Amino acid sequence: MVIDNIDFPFSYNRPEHTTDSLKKAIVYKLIFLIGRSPQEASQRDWLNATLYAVRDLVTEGWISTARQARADETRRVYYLSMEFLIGRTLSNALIAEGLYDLAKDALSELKVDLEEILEKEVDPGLGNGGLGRLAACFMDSIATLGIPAMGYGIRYEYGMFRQKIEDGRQVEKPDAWLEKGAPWEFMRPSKRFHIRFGGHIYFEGKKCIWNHGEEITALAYDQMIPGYDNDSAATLRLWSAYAGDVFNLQDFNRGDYFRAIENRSSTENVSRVLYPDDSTSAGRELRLRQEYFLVSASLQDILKRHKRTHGTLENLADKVAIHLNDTHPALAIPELMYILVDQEGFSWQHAWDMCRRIFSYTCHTLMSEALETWPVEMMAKILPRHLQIIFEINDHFLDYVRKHVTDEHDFIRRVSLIEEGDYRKVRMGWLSVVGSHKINGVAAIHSDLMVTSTFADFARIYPERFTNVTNGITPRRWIAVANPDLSALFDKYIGKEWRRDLSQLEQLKAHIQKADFKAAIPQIKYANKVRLAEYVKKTLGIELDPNALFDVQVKRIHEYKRQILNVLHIVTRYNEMLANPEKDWTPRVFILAGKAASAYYAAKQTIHLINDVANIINNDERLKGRLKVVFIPNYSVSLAQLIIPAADISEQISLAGTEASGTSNMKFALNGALTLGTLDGANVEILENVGNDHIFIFGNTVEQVEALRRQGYRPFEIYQADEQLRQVVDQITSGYFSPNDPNRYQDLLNNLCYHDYYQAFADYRSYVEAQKAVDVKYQDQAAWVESAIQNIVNMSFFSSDRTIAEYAEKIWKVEPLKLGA
Ligand code: 26Q
Repeated sequence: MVIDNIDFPFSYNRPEHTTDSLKKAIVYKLIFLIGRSPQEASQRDWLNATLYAVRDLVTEGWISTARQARADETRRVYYLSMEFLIGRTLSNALIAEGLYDLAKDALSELKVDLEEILEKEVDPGLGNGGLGRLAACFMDSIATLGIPAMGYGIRYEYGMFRQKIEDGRQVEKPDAWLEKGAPWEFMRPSKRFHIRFGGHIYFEGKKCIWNHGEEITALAYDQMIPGYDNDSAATLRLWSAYAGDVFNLQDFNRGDYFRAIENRSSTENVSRVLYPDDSTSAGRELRLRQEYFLVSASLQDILKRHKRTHGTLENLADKVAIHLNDTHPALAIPELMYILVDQEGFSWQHAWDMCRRIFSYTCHTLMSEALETWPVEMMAKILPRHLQIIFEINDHFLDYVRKHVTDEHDFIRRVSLIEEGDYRKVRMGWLSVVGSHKINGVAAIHSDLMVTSTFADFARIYPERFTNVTNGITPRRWIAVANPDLSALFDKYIGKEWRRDLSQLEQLKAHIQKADFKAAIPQIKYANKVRLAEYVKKTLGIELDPNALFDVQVKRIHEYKRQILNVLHIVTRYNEMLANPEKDWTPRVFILAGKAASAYYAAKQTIHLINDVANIINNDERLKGRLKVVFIPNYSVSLAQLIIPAADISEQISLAGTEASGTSNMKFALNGALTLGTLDGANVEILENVGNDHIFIFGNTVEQVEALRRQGYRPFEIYQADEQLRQVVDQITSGYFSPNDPNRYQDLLNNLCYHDYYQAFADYRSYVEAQKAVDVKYQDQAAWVESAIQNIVNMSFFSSDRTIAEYAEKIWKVEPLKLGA
């Protein structure tokens, strides 16, 4: 083996492990890296030893992938994201390396149970939800397809909080995930960059000088993302803030050594904690610093690498594509201008042309209130030069619009990068559009709505920039890791290739009418339900019947996702069951999970209500266990892997026009759950793929929602006209589920009755009827199984490999590396 011209005297090649050699490798790591003997080792020690042993195997392919990209001087993609929710790594890596069974055997000879230690691995919560998990699925596909791309993010010391439920209420606990060690990361002491903030700017002639006030250091930590069975791995580089040897310059210059040391910890705050996705964190100064921290460190790193390879920045736009995962890293646009113009001496026009060729941007929302803005004053304080650059970009842009589109005053006001008013704000969404050559939505309906609503004005200016790339999910984690029995069934009929090419599911269609295939599907589902029921019994003490229909809604708690509509139906069903106790009710288990941003009152009330309702229903003897409600605390990637494969019904019930895509909807369907959903986000494309007979669609369409809004939505009238709804609402408001605090839900229900932007009552009747159709179908098990199968075999479109291939071709213009060449 030769690496970097060094010929290794020993075999550097990846060993072809046998049970025995893997066992030795694990014990070696245990003793020499962890410092424990097998006799004393804890479960965690064994976990870490195994992680290190497997990491070694991934490392070689990782190094050679990086070498190859360098040698080919290939065009590269950099995916900038404030969030990467990668989940646990070991089981995924074992599957990628084809070592799962071998590791199981090796450990069992050491009297260690692989599944038990897998459960001990921390699940880093470096993301809020969909957007962060999408970035992780993308890294997995990038690694598997061998796309020359790298991810950049922040190594938050505290990820998403741990959620506890106390007396039915959400309580947040810090998630100090690093405390248990992070054996999967490589610290890169030499990869460090200075990040500057504050100070002031002045001009020397035409040249702008930024005299910064503070400086901190960004330190790189690399994670390998193994590709599936391709001896290759991608890099996710996460930045950590470090006060370094330069700290607050003012203190230091004054010779105030102790003050300077004292301030170190506040400097290091930059990478301390992940911000929650809620309106209260909008406009927080530390968040702005975090965004710049990510952007500045990543761009310095990217440009340094480019210069090392190419010796010039002239060809930057030919060789580099930078993707913005939402507007959070949008400061990359003025940052690149700053570097090219102020530091590298490019002309404004030349630099701007390069910028626009380099950047592309994905929008993950529709609600214009959710688009990021920053107060001009704050930006002036933290990033004075960048603000100035944004003003200049705006001047050029508005000139262009006046000249080539319209000089209509209101149009100019609407598209300006600066929102005028008492508090002027920088519009990051607009900045991202103006600075990118492609802007994409994340599902067909979302991309359509983007150009008719959120970005309508920009679609008029730059129609060719807008496009769609429907989201996807990685079949490695969401089938191979999460549903081993279903994986084994696929393997039996179509071999193993589906893991890297999900379109192979098509071939399953030749087998789905076979009796043994048909019999296996409900057996697998049942086993997954037993597994989940055991977890619920162990952690919550609640008994679930695996023969019941498992009806699941797991996602962040948000008004637009309408968990409350789910609750209204649960109570309706409860009332109906009590009114007709002898009827042949299909037993149901309602499972909900999800975190509420800590300052989001309505979301927290919703969690409390779910738990109050669960408490009354689960203890009502008259139901004879035929109805259960569970709220599973601390939803996370690892819980998703347990819960999703056990679902019969996937609740995707957002108000039409609010959920950009959704990605759990895809995971559920691929695992054989039937969607009960509105015509929103990717549900629409799931419907197209599985067909009308295998999905339950209900509720108003986007057009109906808008019409209702225009004509004046009056929920109270719906309440008055619908007897069942009235009963449910009256029960909740009168304290039936909260007898010790009868007024607890008055605010929540008042909103539903009188204002409700998300029109829950408008879809209530249609939802309840759809739920009845679910019961009817479940009674006919053969029909149900047929539908479950149709869902599974028609999901190949939703592989993130397809998504990434589309990005690579349409947006990034990169080709896969020729691995092993
Ligand atoms: C912004 C400013 C300050 C603090 C936090 C934030 C912030 C953080 C996270 C804003 C938004 C997010 C996350 C958004 C998100 O997860 N969006 C989801 O993205 C998925 C992937 O495309 C879609 O499937 C979902 O529909 C969309 O809601």
